[in-house]
This record gives sequence, C-alpha cells and structure tokens, in this order.
Amino acid sequence: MEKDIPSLTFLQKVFKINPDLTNVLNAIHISCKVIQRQISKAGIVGLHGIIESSNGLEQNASGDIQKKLDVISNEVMIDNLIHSHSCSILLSEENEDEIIVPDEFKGKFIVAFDPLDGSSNIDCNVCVGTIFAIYEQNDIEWNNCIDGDKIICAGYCLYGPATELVITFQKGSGVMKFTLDHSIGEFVFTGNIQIPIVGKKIYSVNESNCENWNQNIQDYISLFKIKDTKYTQRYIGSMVADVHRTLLYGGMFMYPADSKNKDGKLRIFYECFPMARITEEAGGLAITTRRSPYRILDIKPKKIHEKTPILLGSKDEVEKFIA
Ligand code: FDP
Repeated sequence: MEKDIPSLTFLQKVFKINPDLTNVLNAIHISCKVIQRQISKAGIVGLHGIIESSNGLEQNASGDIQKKLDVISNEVMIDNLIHSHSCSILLSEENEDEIIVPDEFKGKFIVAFDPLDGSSNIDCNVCVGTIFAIYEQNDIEWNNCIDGDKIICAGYCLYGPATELVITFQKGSGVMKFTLDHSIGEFVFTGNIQIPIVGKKIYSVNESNCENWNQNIQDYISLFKIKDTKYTQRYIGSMVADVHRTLLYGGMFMYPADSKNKDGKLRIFYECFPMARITEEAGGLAITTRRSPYRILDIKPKKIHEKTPILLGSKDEVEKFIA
C-alpha cells in the first residue's frame, strides 16, 4: 500500500541541518541523479565497456582501467561541484592531482569523491555507487584541512534496484537514508540507519586472496567458518553495496592487506574515510587491519590516492579482530 504522507526531500532536510552545505549537496545529489540515468541507459546507448585510446587501455590515477561511465560520472561531479560556487578543491579518484577550482567559482569546501565505485561490476548490471566526504578549507594548505575527524559531511549514493543516498553530518547527527522517487524526480527521506545490535551473521571479504593474507587475517576469517556458528558469506565486490548491506543487516566487511597489495586496495580519502565516518555514526567500528589496529579516521594520509587495509561493521564483529 502506498503511503500518502509526503516525505521530506533531500534538500529540505539538508537545508535544515546545515544550510551552508546546501549548494554543495545540491550539486552532489543532482550529479547522482544524472549518473543514475547514465547507468540505467548504458546498455542501450553503448556506454558499457572501457576507454581505449591509441595508447591502449586508459588507466586512472590509481592504475585502474577506466570505464566509459567512470569518465562520464567524474565529469558530471566535477562540473556540478565547480558550478556550485562553494568548493575550493576537489579530489577525485579519477584525477591524479587535486583540482583547484577557478577563482570565479571558488567557495570554501573541499570535496573528496569516488564518482563511480565498483565500476568493474557495471557491465553486468550489479550495484555500484558514488562516495564523497566534505571538509571546510580553513587553512591555505588544503591537506591540513583533511583529517578523518574534520569531515563535516560524508555520504554515498547506491545505484541498485533503488537509488539510495545515505548521508551523515557532524557527530551525533545520525545517518539518514533517502530514496530516489522517480515519480517526482526527488530523493525522499526513508529513515535513519543504525547498525543492528543483533545483526545477521555475515562476513564479507574477497576470499580468493586468502593465500596471500597474513596469519592474523586468516585466523580472523576462520572464526566465521567454524562449524555451527551459522555465518554466511556475502561479497558483491562493490564497496558501496557491501557497506550498505553491512549497515542495514550488520556483520562485517573487510579489504585487508595481502602480500601483493601491502596497503589493501581501498583509498583513504574518498572510500575509507567517508565509509568509516558513516559506520561510526551508525554505531559501528571502522579500523585498519594492521598488526596494531586503530581507527581509520585517525590515519593521517599524505597522498591523495593513499590506500589502507580496512575492516568495518558491527562492533562485536570488529572487536573480535581487535581481540
Ligand atoms: P572496483 O575495482 O570495481 O572499482 O575500490 C574499488 C573496488 O571496486 C571496490 O568498490 C570493491 O570493494 C573492490 O574494489 C573490489 O575489489 P576486488 O575485485 O579485488 O575484490
């Protein structure tokens, strides 16, 4: 049965919480709508596949093969954020260096984003997402303003059976979920997210790497496979989708280091920081899986595309690793 009470739209809600951020979030949520449209028609208009040039396959700053939709999504985000007149610096997964917003469009916010995360899933119509974190530039050196605990807003948009935008603001603001209502073309508020205390028993990791893991990671994962503990494994291979499930159902998601990828695979500024901030705000934990684990948000990254091993999810599951 359809409910007839109108829900607050994304911008109405955002404006109430932090009016200062309205322009930036307007740019982000419009970008998400555009990206969603591009994804949904990609198979029809030939937007699947990778970018090939005379030099061979195009790669982004992190060495990933670029898909057509990676490039389109990046352009959409950059264009909308620059024209919001509210940003000073943009850090994108797809760009080697920081993007300095021209003076005539300059504002005070720094936005770090992955325009299309999980894009290796795109051609087979599996969930992908956009991830972002916003900081205020209050120092001339932009990297002095970027710190896990200085995030003023973090969120992601999941392009799945429904398009959902999940966002959090300052500590204590909670994690809000908005769903794109195609009948009105708006994201409407569909509830707050809190990781369930007694969640489903799910572990999520790319186990094909297990031979290359350190012993501590192997020991931890083996806890989920003990007979009769009733754990099940779910791994989509799109961080946004795997984290979204973890927030809603409970359990854990990890991308640890291995002998080939000493720092894991996921990037700090635009993947791990925003997801860690959201997870903590939803009542969970997000840590590195180094020998002495510590909070993701306490990492002090030095380079834009720096990576870290990560474990996040329900407190009890993450605490098993710490123990
Ligand atoms: P993708 O390469 O498809 O863009 O950071 C990128 C990411 O996806 C994450 O979204 C995902 O969690 C991870 O890589 C999957 O990596 P594996 O294929 O190595 O499991």
